[in-house]
Amino acid sequence: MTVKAPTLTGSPRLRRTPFSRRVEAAGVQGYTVYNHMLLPSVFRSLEEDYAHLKSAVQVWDVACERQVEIAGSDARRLVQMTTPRDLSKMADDQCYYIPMVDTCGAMLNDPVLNKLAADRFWVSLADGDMLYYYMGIAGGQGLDVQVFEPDVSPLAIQGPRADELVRRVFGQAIVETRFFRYKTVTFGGKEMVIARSGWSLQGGFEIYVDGTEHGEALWDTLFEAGEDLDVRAGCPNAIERIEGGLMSYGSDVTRAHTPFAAGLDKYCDLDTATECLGHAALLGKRDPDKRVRPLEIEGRGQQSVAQYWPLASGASLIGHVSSAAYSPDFQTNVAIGTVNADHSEPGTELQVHTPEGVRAACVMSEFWIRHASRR
Ligand code: THG
Repeated sequence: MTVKAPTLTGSPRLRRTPFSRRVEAAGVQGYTVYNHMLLPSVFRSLEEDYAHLKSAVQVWDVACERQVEIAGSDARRLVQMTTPRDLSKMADDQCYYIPMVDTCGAMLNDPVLNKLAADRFWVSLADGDMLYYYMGIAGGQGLDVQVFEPDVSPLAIQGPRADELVRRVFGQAIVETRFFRYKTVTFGGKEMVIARSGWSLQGGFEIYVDGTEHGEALWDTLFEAGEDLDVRAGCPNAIERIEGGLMSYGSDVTRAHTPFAAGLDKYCDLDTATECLGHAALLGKRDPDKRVRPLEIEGRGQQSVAQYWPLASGASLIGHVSSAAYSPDFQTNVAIGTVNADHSEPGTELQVHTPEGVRAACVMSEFWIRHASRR
């Protein structure tokens, strides 16, 4: 018996993006849901998308990276209340990767923060309804801020040829943008933020497309300019992002993690970021009882992790695998998991219970690729 794959039923509640029609025309084969919005997950195949991302250039509809805009005289203070990363030295053209925590120091999200002005920020969210969290704090504390979701949709340009494509469309000055800094470009008469950032290790840019009406024109401009570069529609690639150790909030990191358990120690400035509401709690949690680690899994797996795969050491359950994929380049299964601290040393041998059976797993010392072409 052949079973037809289930489809995702559309509704206004499951939001489309300014680029959805182009994504469909490009032959999207799979979606996931992220911030109540469609996020493509595969075009040709995971492996083909992966090889192309690492060798050419792709345009990604990541409109689901929704922005929360926080503007007003207390804007910086409100953002600082939610993160242990010290924002006081952030430059006006800078982007920060920030752990977001609650009053217990538990991870709520791991967004990219864009500073638009001293009193105006965009929080570019991972999956989770942080708009309401900011509104709640702002209202409860009587802060002088406006908190809302602007009509802004990120479009990522990723891959080794991203610089060439951006040079052709926006010019050399934009290509000179440093990593996690932004400039502005004008498209369709609108000023748009363009940052050197993105959820891959291959380098590239993210354009924060202002409004819906210019989305398709911008998409078409990029594809016309990049035809001989073999530009294709793409999306965050599960294999590549596991190789690079880019964690996915809701899967690899949840409220069960502190930033320290998530390995985000370098974004925790506990000496200075005392306004963070989780500050006191985090002071006592610097030595976590579990850790997110890269793992290698034996054999040749095919499935993605739809539910956590239990990790065992003999008879003891000591953690779980949250993401896994077969890496053609490293010829092994690359994975991300959470393990108890006493099983987190590199070289620790474990057993993982996958839907296809028990496999040997090993804690690695580092992820497979780091900052390949970032600057
Ligand atoms: N770009 C934008 N918004 C986003 C993402 C993005 N929102 C959702 C999600 N991705 C948030 N999560 C991450 C996770 C990792 C990174 C960015 C966003 C990232 N990390 C760098 C790394 O680990 O190499 C480090 C960055 C730094 O050192 O400052 O890029 O991708 N707009």
